[in-house]
Amino acid sequence: MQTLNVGLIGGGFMAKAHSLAYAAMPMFFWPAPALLNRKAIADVNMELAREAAQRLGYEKAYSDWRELVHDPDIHIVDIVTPNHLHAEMVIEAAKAGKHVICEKPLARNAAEAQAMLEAVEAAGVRHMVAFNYRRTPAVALAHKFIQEGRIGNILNFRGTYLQDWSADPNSPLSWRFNKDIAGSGALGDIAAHVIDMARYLVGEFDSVNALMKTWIPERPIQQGGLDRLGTVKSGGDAPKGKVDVDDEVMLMIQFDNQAIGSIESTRNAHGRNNFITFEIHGEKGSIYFNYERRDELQVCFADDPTDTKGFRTIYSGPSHPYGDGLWPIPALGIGYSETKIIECYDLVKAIVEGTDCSPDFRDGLQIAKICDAIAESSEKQQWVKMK
Ligand code: NAI
Ligand code: SOE
Repeated sequence: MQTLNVGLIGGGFMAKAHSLAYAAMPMFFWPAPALLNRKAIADVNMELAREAAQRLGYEKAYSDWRELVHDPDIHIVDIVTPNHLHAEMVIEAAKAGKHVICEKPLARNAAEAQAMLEAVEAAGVRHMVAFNYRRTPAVALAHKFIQEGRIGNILNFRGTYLQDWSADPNSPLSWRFNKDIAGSGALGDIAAHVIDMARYLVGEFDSVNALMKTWIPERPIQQGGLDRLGTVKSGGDAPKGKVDVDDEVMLMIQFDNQAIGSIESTRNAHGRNNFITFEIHGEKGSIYFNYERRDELQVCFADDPTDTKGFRTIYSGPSHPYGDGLWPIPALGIGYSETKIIECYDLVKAIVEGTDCSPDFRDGLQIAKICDAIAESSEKQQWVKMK
């Protein structure tokens, strides 16, 4: 069995999630498409890089990500840094001939994403953008039902991504609130995940009409580069800095296939944590999913007998997508880690088999174009058609 060496850039939240997936993937999916060796990790903070190498199981630690990218031992470069660094890292990795997985949003805007796509295509390497929620088995099951025509032509997609970690004005000004670094706020950070699922489940966007709001215009400046996601609050007297991204986005969609839809996303919804939901109405049935109950897919089929018709719950398990590799009894519990393990499996399979990844940078670019159109629509207060 082949072994591929991974070089991971960034030592924060996603470093932990991706490293766990590299270690665990063959434990779930066996025979694995290839074994993975956690070869090197880079973080601009050398102390953090060394600590992360030890904790997450990497052989080498670098403070300069370029050294990692040009390390001849590395086959796959995994980019889990703040968004403004994705483009230059991807382009350099592609030029060095490495396969690339990059966290979402692929880029801060479509122009950057376009340059990234051109670089990986010119280099002929595999490329994946890490929209992992579509890999939740219940979401993949929804996709299967839709492909099989079980709910007929789709009429409506109603999605949400609601969180509350930044609802408190004392949640510090991390990189996620800085446009130069993040590109946008709730839009690129969380709405993008639902846009990915809407494209995956329903199809391409024709046009958008959006409203974006910034509820908390300044926040206490955070010490240190890691985003603590509101878990460490600043005192009320800490110096403040300006927020120049959206806290909330509300969006109407017209799809190419005539379906309509909406997405609402905010990081200021007290009581909501990782509230990713979608309800899809088709001519022959409906599907509902809530990530906070991610083992479950609710379905209602129009031809169910009228006296028992209504939403019923299917627990994802061995007879569903990815079921061979996951737990042997439905409802034993799918977690966030499993979505990353499945993502890793699909990435490695594509590399070994020489097939396209999904979602890849073409998808990342399309989502970046949609995000740009959403921002334009909010600014102009009008519908914007996708070009
Ligand atoms: P984080 O703030 O926890 O960690 C970022 C790390 O990057 C820090 O350790 C920082 O020191 C390091 N870094 C900064 N500049 C660097 C440089 N020049 N060279 C090397 N390392 C550098 O950030 P987090 O939450 O891990 O986010 C990283 C990316 O992952 C973002 O693009 C974010 O949108 C995405 N993300 C995706 C999630 C998902 O569910 N798919 C969940 C969380 C984040
Ligand atoms: C913060 O909103 C965050 O970490 C996002 O960056 C991720 O993409 C999301 O999945 C979890 O929340």
